[in-house]
Amino acid sequence: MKVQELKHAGLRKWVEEAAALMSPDSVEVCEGGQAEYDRMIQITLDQGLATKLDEKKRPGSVLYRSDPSDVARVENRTYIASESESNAGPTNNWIDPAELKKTMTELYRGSMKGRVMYVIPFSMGPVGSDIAKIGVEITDSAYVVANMHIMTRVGTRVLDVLGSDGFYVPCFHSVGKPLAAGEKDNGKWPCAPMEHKYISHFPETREIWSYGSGYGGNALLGKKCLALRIASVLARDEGWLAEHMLILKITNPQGEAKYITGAFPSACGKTNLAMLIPTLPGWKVETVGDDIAWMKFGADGRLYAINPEAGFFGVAPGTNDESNRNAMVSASKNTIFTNCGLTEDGDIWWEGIGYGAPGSEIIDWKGNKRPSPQKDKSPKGEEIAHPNARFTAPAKQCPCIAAEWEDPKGVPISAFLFGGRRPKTIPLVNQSKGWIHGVFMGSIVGSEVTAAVISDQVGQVRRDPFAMLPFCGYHMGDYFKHWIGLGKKAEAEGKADKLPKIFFVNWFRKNAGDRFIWPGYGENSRVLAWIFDRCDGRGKAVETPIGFLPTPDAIERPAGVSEEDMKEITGVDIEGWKKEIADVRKNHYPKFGDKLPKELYDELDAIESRFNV
Ligand code: OXD
Ligand code: MN
Repeated sequence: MKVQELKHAGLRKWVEEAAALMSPDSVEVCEGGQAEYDRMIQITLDQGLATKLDEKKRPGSVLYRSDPSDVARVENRTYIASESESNAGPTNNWIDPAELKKTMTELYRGSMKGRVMYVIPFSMGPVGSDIAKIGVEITDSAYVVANMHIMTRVGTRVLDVLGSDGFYVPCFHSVGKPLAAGEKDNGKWPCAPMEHKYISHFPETREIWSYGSGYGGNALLGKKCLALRIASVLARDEGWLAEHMLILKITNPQGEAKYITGAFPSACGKTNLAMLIPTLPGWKVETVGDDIAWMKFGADGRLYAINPEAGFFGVAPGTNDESNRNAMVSASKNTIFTNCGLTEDGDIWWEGIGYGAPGSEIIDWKGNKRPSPQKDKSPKGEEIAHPNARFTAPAKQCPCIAAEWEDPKGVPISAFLFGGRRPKTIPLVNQSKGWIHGVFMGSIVGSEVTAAVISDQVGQVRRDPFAMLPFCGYHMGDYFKHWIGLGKKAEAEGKADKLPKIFFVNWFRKNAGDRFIWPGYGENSRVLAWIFDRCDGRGKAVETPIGFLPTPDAIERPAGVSEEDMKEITGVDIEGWKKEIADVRKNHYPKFGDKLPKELYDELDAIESRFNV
């Protein structure tokens, strides 16, 4: 479709101005549909950027290798350019928006020379849902267009909903590698050097400007940039929640269903939990979403959630038939793989896939030939697949996708889970005493740093409130206030009992021998079953200074977990909690200055005083 055919005058003008600035060879408005997707893949095949996988082993699937400098979200090049620095808060990088726009305008000038400018109208959420939002991404990457086709709803049906004057979030993206006359990518992943990469958000004007990276959340702007950073600001202003949460449906043996959302920092097994295969007989788990939840209050006072995405952008290494069979099936066809190994028989391979690589040689994510690993492990730093290698798979291919996953009104949420990788102190599961205590729990989420981001802190624990640390588009202290405010409003309206119950879970407790105590994966269904029952006022629990913990016999023990183990992971580690509280008081909460809501300090005081009596 041509730019002139766009009915929305504001959108047309914005695209024309972008084209004048970025000087692409041509401009194309994406219409959506399989033929367009296939054409984008073909373009990247012709550019030498993609490898078609064996049609029998991975039908309709391709593999890309990115530049080694462009393999993950770049948090230190990600900016919240709010008008005032204090509105970005201490957890975000800030640059004055006028200054940043000036710098980036110069980078964008001529940045698409030799390339096509694609205009992607996309909907986050089912097209036309009251909870959905529309974005339009301008990009010079056919790889991005193809990924956006899977991850969002793209095309003319979105323009139809947008009409001639609807609201959309404008998103600029350029890989920052113009081509000289006659120059071609020739198999070299286009991107700009690190110091020229910018992933910028302008919260007041609801704009996203991304430059220099072609990878994942830096480039697929519907995901982290729109659905979390900008949407969190919209949600604050409009009274709803945009959260880094999975959404799952759980059904008990009696056939009763509930919906639960869960916030976990990156690479803590969110996708695995969302697609869990219960080991508990008679229970069923289905997926609504694996990464992001948008939630609005219904007239009945309940919170209704939609998954704004249409696909999974999952971490490949560690995914196997045991850890996540449903993800493996989701990615068995029509999938885009990035930075995985390529086997001799034209299939993908990664560390933790569950089997050694076939044949004698394999091509690693950097494009080098290597001997095929016999086991599914490689020494650190010598991986065949990059630790943040990804699969982009359509959600509808997931065998356990819930029938209502695209219901425009969303699904009513009964419980929120918070969790992270915490080898010590934090119990297996802990129910909050009330809403504000639950907000306190969310505010102190922490996890070990993993490979999902480029950081020099890998292995250390970092606090990641609500798993939103890299994704909150405004001051985190105000974000806590927003959460507290929603609880107070529900209370004032007499609807507090309609709010989801809040739980803190931890699958990652280790014993003195550094061994995980809880087996995790499908066995987490035992914990979900307890949570399900607690939502109905059942499930055996004891009230403790930190919340309601299951009695050691409330959750049936899985194989390999002794009675002692169970006591340990459902008990209160008093010394550990004293340290936790001291750390929150000394190192965590002061970061937010006077924006840290008093209610959270009160909660901290209350827990501490319960330990001191
Ligand atoms: C993701 C992340 O890619 O959270 O989902 O890093
Ligand atoms: Mn995520």
